[in-house]
Amino acid sequence: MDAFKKLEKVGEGTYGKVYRAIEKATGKTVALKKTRLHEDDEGVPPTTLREVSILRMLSRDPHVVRLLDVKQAQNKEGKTVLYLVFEYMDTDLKKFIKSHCHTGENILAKTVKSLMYQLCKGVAFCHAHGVLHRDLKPHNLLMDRQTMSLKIADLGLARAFTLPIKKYTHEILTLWYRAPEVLLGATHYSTAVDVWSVGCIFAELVTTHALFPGDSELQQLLHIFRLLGTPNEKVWPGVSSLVNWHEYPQWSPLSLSSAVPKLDKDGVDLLSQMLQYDPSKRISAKKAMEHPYFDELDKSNL
Ligand code: INR
Repeated sequence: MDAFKKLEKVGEGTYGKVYRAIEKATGKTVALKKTRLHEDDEGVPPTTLREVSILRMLSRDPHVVRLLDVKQAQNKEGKTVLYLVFEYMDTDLKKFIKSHCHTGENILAKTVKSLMYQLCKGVAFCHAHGVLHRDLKPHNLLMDRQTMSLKIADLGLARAFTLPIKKYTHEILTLWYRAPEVLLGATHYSTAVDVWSVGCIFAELVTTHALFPGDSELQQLLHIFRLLGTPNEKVWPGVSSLVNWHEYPQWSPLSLSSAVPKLDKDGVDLLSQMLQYDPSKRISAKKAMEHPYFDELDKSNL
């Protein structure tokens, strides 16, 4: 690791701290993610190595953060640590949204469209390679403010471990982008869970406020039900058989455009297809890219 000059901590992924660093040989800025391995002794578990190779494959896509290298090192106690060397991006979507939210200005409609298209493209690429992100949220989407490019991060490694309830720092994970089938305890979930998150992020880009800001699993569900109506067997066959299903207050669906008043008709249509209760009726990321909402976007420079 002497090859890098480690600078400030920029973030905290689900499984490790992320630092800005300079590669001494080239002067290039990179992001270093230090990953603790939960296994006690024998170096890097094969599952982790497999995940790194998935990450390597996925980072061929321009909308997935690029993994440049993996360095194995020994810490002071002789334990193995992994450093993932990534390309550096100067901000994340959470900070970008917050900066607009604070000044009270909207994110330009064409910027929302471009970011959404890049997000759908990155997610479609992951899904085409059989990888679910499972925790898409603005914090995990990196941005370059200069070029307005967006890249998916904090991806892949999660599959080497079990999905954590809490981060290793014991900070509570956000539920705001979690699909209703996950909240209701579905065990066999699909690519549709990521599309739900993309829908929540879409609405947040439009309003600069989280669409469903729940602070517990129950509150999260109630937020969703109040806007989209309490689901039932008619709109979502099988819902009442999910393990966490209970009797809930009965709400009728509100018009989705009331939640995103500044979004045009095509945008509201796309959003409604991303927020379908029944995962099998939810639009795919690939299909979303072909939606008329993106017709007026210049895709040549993406
Ligand atoms: C920034 C982050 C800039 N760059 C937070 C951040 C605030 C401002 O997490 C980050 C990363 C970067 C980052 O430049 N490259 C990567 C994070 C991650 C991977 S991960 C790569 O996987 O989310 O921890």
